[in-house]
Amino acid sequence: MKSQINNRYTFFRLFGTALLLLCFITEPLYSQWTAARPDGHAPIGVHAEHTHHKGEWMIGYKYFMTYSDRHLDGNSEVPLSNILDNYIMAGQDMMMHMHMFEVMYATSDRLTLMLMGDLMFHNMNHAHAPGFGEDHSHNTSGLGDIRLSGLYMFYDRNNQRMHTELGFTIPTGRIDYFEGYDMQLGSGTVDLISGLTWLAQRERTSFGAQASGQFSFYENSRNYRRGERVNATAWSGYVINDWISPLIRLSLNHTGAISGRDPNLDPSIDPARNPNFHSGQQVDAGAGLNVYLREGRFSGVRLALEFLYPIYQNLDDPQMANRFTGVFGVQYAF
Ligand SMILES: [Cu+2]
Repeated sequence: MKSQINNRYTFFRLFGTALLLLCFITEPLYSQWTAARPDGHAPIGVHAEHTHHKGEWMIGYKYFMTYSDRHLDGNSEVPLSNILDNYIMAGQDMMMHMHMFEVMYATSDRLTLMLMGDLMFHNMNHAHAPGFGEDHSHNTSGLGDIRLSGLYMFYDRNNQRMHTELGFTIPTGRIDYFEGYDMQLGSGTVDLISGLTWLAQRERTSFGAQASGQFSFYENSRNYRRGERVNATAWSGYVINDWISPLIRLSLNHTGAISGRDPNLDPSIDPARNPNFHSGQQVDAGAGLNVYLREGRFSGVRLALEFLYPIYQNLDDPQMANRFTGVFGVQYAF
């Protein structure tokens, strides 16, 4: 008798869970995916992840801050003193500030055009091997490469959307600094950029995933070609109310090897000037906050923050490794 009750209880519990799951899965089928909620945009560190309605414009500003303060050989840290046994100098820490400006315009509900440009400020503190001069810092700053692309939305049903991105970069960033490859401001080549994004919404939660890449196909004026940069990322947001959403994200990054080399950069004096030490893989975990102002004077303005922390790094050695990336952004659609 007792086991019968237990069985019945288990049955109802399973049945109830299944019913809840079914509600959860089928509930959103009644409405369409919409950008008009705080998690209608991805975490701010993701680019080209949404499209617009016909005739709509968007202007945006994103600030990225990336800090590096150690070298990795694969995934293990290499003390600076070990590097300075083999090189004259090496980076002690590096701060990269990127101010990115974006303009989006939708020529139709399906096609959104996008233009992105950035101003970069890189600061590198160099440590020198004993007997090879004083420690000092270097800066490189200016315009980076401009990105032009088209986002084509090909699926908009069942509370989901999908779009592709196809575009190219214009090599406006300087690459002739007498500095390591990561201190240059561009790739020096017209690169292909492409991506595929999937978005889904439920009543209070949302999901997204994106695969994207940037590819150089020929050598730049400094006799080298940047390796491919491929990213796969997935995120989820939760709608607390009409205007605020916390979001979490995972981001997998792959950077391919540089081929060729800049004849001005002697790879034996600083590992950052060795073209072989710029490839690797990194996984970042991110936490962000999206705020969407819906009323008043600033209606239509979005403010967002994201913090990314590397949880896995496997870098071709020895290479300076990120400690964290912080992102802040403002966007306005009209
Ligand atoms: Cu936009």
